[in-house]
Amino acid sequence: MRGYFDRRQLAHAPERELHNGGYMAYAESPARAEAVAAALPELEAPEDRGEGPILAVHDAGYVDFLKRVPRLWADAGREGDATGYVWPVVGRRPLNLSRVDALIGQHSFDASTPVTADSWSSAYWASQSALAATDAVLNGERAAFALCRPPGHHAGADYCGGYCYLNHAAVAAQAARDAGKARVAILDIDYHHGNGTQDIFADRADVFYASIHADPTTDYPFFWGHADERGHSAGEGATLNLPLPRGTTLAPYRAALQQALDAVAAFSPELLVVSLGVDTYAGDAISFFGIETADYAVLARDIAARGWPTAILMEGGYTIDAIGANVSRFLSGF
Ligand code: Q9C
Ligand code: ZN
Repeated sequence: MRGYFDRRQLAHAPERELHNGGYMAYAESPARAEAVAAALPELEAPEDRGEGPILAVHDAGYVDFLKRVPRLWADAGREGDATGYVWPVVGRRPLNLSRVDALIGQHSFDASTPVTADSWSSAYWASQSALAATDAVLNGERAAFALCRPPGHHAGADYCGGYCYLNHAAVAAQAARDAGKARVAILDIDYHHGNGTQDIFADRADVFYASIHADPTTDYPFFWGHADERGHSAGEGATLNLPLPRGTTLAPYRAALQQALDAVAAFSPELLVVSLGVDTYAGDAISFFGIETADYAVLARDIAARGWPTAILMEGGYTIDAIGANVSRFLSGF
């Protein structure tokens, strides 16, 4: 299978994240991508398709924010990575604010996604990798892989969060729509609900979003991914959330996967985008499902059996010793 990755994706390296009341080393480290790349046959560098496909999903003001915030942070005399501390939960409205702390609050939803001087470039090239994999599939490959890092599925049109800055799955799906594919489905099998992807397509009937994830009653991102979220307006029914309890192992996971795949089949997609998180792994550093390395081939075969042209995009997975084997095993199922 062809795979895409650009070494500029490694530059982004926040020092730390706020976790359960204290700082810990940043879990979404460049070493993750190095480990996945080392486990796969040679990955190709993507061509540069420019900002157009990113701006087809993300607000121009938000892209500008990602580029400018490290300078604003330094100009304010701050040390370390730009991180927020106040968010507009109450009475949200469009205010024309300029102080860096206000801008971060406006364009993020958590404190685990610092914006560094390299964040824009790394996220940009992760999106380019996703676009390259998508183009490969649109041009006839049965499936292709993109080693997207930093990941994407928590990022919305104008906000970052959950280690994500640009939503590569959304950029890929929108690019396929713009290339003439009428219906695109996104299957999100990261441990966490992809709230950004859901948000971007919630009111649209042309992109179906199905997600299997840890119940947000117990797990991040808490506020999204509950079973009663089914999309709205034209997108009513084009969102499917299947939350599962902590401790879920292969058999119940597969049952949920069949349910998601049946819903995707009823939608009849011309392209499938898989948001692949291997943080469902039993030994994951920050997550609590019980999927074993060999299980990833089983899950991939269940998906591949449906026959849809498939772009597979990397999302989470935080046990560095295991993510290469887990991704490699998943790709072997195609
Ligand atoms: N340290 C993905 O797997 N952790 N994102 C929240 C604060 C954030 C995971 C606790 C988890 C985000 C792409
Ligand atoms: Zn995750």
